[in-house]
Amino acid sequence: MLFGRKDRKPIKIADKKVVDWKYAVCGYCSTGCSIEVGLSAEGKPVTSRGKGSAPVNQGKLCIKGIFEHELVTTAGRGTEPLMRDKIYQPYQPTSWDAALDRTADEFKRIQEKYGRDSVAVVSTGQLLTEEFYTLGKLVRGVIGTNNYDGNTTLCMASAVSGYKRSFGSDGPPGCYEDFEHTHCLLAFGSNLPEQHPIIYWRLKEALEKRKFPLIVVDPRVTMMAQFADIHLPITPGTDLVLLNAMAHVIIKEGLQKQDYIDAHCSGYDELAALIEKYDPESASRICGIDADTIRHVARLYAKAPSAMSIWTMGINQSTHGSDGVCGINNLNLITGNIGIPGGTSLSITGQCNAMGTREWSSCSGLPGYRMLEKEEHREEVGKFWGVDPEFFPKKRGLQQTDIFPAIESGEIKALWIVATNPLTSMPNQPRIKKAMEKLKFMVVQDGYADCETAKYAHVYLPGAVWGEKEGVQTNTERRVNLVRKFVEPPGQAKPDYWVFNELAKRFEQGRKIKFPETTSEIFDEMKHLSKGDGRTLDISGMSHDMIEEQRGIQWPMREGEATGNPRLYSDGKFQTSSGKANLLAMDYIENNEVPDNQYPFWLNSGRVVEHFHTRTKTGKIGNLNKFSPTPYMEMNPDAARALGVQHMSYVRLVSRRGDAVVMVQLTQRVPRNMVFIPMHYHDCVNRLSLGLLDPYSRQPAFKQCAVRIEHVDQKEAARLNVERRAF
Ligand SMILES: Nc1nc2c(c(=O)[nH]1)N[C@H]1C(S)=C(S)[C@@H](COP(=O)(O)OP(=O)(O)OC[C@H]3O[C@@H](n4cnc5c(=O)[nH]c(N)nc54)[C@H](O)[C@@H]3O)O[C@H]1N2
Ligand SMILES: Nc1nc2c(c(=O)[nH]1)N[C@H]1C(S)=C(S)[C@@H](COP(=O)(O)OP(=O)(O)OC[C@H]3O[C@@H](n4cnc5c(=O)[nH]c(N)nc54)[C@H](O)[C@@H]3O)O[C@H]1N2
Ligand code: SF4
Ligand SMILES: [Mo]
Repeated sequence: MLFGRKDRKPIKIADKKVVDWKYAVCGYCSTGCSIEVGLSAEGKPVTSRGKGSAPVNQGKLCIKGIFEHELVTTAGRGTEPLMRDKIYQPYQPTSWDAALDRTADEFKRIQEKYGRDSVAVVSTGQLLTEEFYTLGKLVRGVIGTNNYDGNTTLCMASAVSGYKRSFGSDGPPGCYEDFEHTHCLLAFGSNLPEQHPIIYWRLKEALEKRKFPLIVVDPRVTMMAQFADIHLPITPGTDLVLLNAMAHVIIKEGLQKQDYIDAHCSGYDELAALIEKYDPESASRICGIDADTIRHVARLYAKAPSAMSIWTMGINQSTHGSDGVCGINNLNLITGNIGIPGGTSLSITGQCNAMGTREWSSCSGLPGYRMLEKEEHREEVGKFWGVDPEFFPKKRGLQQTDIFPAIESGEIKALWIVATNPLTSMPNQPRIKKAMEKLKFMVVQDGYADCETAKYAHVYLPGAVWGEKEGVQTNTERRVNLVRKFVEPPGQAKPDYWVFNELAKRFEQGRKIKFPETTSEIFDEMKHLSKGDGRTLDISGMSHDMIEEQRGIQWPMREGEATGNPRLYSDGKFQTSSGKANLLAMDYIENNEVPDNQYPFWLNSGRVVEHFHTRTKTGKIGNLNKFSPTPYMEMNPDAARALGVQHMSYVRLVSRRGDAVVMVQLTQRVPRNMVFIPMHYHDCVNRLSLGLLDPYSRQPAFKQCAVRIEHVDQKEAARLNVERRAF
């Protein structure tokens, strides 16, 4: 039987007259979907489609990937270098030579006067890996400041730190294929359907083939939680308590894999002693999950033939971020769930190339997961680059979240920002703005001239973005994949690696070191540095062409191997000096800002599917921005009724740092004592956030602080909102 109109017309897909398809990997999230961009006869990108044979996405794309080709015509791109003497003066267009000369001269002048570390560099997770490697070479080998970091400190630092503490090295040990094998999946603070839609599709497909329990730990009823079998609405910031309590149940009931622990782990006795006091009843009073549910979930996990955990920002962005990650690793180690199909501890990464920066940018050390603290690593890299190893610092310098306080205290005088927008994305925005105003010199290198941070720079350098340059990115499951260049950058915008190479030439030491001109030559250098006995991060068997042929290859892929390897640590050997994994005994310490009488609501923050971060890109694509053009917050209807707050009205949120006006969306997604704001808007959530730091990773607890709600004049708020809508 036919429903609807009798003369229903078949759906027609407009013929975009594509004459050529170019291969790329998506430039938004770390899922790493393979895309083909369709070019018209004039060479214009006119459409995108998922690559059918790609192992990650098998032809699928999410809403951001589908419209990604539209980025090439978005407003606000930088088309020429800009300069000015003082901030708040109008920028003047200038030549690349003048802008780069000034940048190099200022860095040299400031370093001579105040020391090498008085210039800081903050980069990103969104350049090509070859660009990260080149920036690292420039900063570590030429400019020589130790205050060099990336926005990954806001994002993946806790995962990195936790992997290093547990396994002796960074590197997610599992892969998406593990969904096909697992018998139980535990997801912490990770909303896959919105933030990693194609990883979610992989999970859903696996679940449709073979049912296994999906357990979601998140204080919000996210889309992921709605699809779960069991939802644990945890008290914010207390995941470590839940994890210790699960370990308690497993060990008390003898469900641990003692053979695996004895052969491959150290620290078991200390862990067993610590978790004594984390009985489910005591834990329940802190983490808010009832004792029976803790027992049930612990038993399900431990008894499953294989079980896996995934997590994202709900764990990493916490004052216990690094401990939370180690707690997840503990759980997987004591149940023997590392390096086996379906048994893993898989951090879901954030940005498209957050992995690439971890591997190759030298932010936290030297390229290829090498460490500044190890003499043999300094020697090896120094020799390869032609730099005196004594030039390298012997330990890591400040991270992004410590760089801004060091500007306040006058230790840092100049800042170079590459492809990140900290004025919008850092916690406690009023404090960040003040720090920026204090700088003697700031350079912003961004694809978009209208990013908020550029308002505080002396020099703006226009970077080429996705599709305007060629090179690799690494995704969540360690898959190295390729973006081909399919369009020229606008105006005089240049690929970031070009900028790094040109800047290097302006330093005496930079003229002595070789900086290759093409990304495939840079890739060859990385391959060379990745070779070595027992190295996990080995890409020596790969080439750009081979990567495209296989639609991405997972490291390690050693020279002579036909393809990559899906899992790490399958042999039970870890990257620690003993070769054993560390079980860590970690006590929970209550140290968050929590709601009280004055500020009675938890402020939680995160993302929505249609936007990416500070919206420099998605805010300008109509089919994305139309879904949420306005700063808003999720609020529980019962709480709203008690305060007399209406759906779709404006309110003012106030914290101890500042205030922000947002529109109210009433929803049962959040509990009565919590509001949730997407992080995508400037002058919004990060005017309120506190961002206490994790002691190991220095990552801010973006997702936990306290606010109160006040009424505002609706007309005034609406006017403000229209003015504020930047795009
Ligand atoms: N559409 C879209 N996708 C993206 C991005 C984007 O901007 N837009 N950004 C990418 C990047 S860089 C990242 S890092 C990822 C982030 O991906 P996710 O981490 O999945 O996204 P978020 O919304 O930041 O946070 C996830 C959840 O953490 C929960 N949470 C808050 N506090 C706690 C807690 O104490 N414990 C637990 N267990 N959970 C808690 C929040 O309620 C929220 O639902 O997304 C990537 N993908
Ligand atoms: N309250 C709150 N705040 C948060 C979070 C949260 O959950 N809550 N999440 C945090 C997390 S996980 C992250 S990752 C950060 C993200 O924070 P940011 O890194 O500040 O966000 P983006 O908007 O991605 O900024 C990237 C910038 O790089 C530019 N760009 C993109 N590609 C290129 C390129 O190839 N070359 C150059 N030169 N420029 C390029 C873009 O135009 C953009 O301005 O935000 C953090 N802030
Ligand atoms: S899931 Fe992530 S990588 Fe895939 S298309 Fe969407 S934004 Fe791009
Ligand atoms: Mo992130």
